[in-house]
Amino acid sequence: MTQETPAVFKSGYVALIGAPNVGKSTLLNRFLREKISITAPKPQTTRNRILGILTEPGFQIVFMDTPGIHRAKDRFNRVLVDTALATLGEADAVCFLIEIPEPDPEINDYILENLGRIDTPVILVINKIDALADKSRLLPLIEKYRGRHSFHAVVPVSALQGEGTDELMTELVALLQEGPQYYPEDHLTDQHERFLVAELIREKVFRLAHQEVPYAVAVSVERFAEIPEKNRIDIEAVVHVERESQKAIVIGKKGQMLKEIGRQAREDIEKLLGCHVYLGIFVRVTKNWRKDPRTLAEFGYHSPDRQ
Ligand SMILES: Nc1nc2c(ncn2[C@@H]2O[C@H](COP(=O)(O)OP(=O)(O)OP(=O)(O)O)[C@@H](O)[C@H]2O)c(=O)[nH]1
Ligand SMILES: [Mg+2]
Repeated sequence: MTQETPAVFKSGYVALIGAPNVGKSTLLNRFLREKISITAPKPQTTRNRILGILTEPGFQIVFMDTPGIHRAKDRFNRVLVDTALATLGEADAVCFLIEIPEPDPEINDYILENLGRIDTPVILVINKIDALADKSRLLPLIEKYRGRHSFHAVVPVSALQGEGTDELMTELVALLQEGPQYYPEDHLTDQHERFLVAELIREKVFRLAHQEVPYAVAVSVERFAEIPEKNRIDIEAVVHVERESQKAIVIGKKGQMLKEIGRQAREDIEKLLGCHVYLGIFVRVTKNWRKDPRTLAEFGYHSPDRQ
């Protein structure tokens, strides 16, 4: 009689690293088939390390979505970049995302420098190929990058439309080692519902407000009350801005902007929570919150070594 050897369970942490706006969060959401991480056509949308947990028969991948790496000019932006770079030390594999044309090649040089300091396998992911009319531009770019780092694989994808993402998943699974199931199989993220709700509101501000306003905004959830008999959750949130002028923009003429932020956020929050939601949003001026270490920490932005 032959005895079946029990199949080994594989797992690993995978960091999604790249310049701002390259599509890291869009890729995470595609892999998880859920909106775990907010996205917007503006740089520095993601501000925290966001875990996305994918559990399949035989393996678990814990993705770490990260803030885009950029030239940090102040304390707040340094926290974002530190948060992203710190994930390199925790990862079993790294997806380094780039796009064509490269908006800022020097940033990618800087990321390559950092990748050179670790032994972790790195997959070069060339994203947004759906938007690339001239596919002959791929090869020279791949050659250039292959000359700079010994990549485990190079995979062109469209995170938005799904092209190439199965191939990328196959490469990632091949890199997994025997390991524990870190999270229960029904967990998609380690973040609490309150955080996800605050992020969905921030996403709408990011998408609807312009210029400096999205960067001056933080969102806190002040009340989150389940009303089971009405199958409803009552949420009150505060959109913090730094100046009165920004408050006026977020509220908009006759409150139109805030109303639209609330309408779109509520739709997404109801999808996330699977019930009716009452959403009240207030706008408050919290002067210089990005400069003050206390308010930064209060809103959840702290360097990994200070956590
Ligand atoms: N055409 C195209 N657009 C994409 C693709 N992937 C992402 N995008 C768009 O690029 C923009 C940025 O996407 P995000 O996923 O927020 O990018 P990110 O790298 O997480 O950005 P930060 O969090 O700011 O660092 C959004 O408007 C996305 O819809 C893609 O494959 N093709
Ligand atoms: Mg992002």
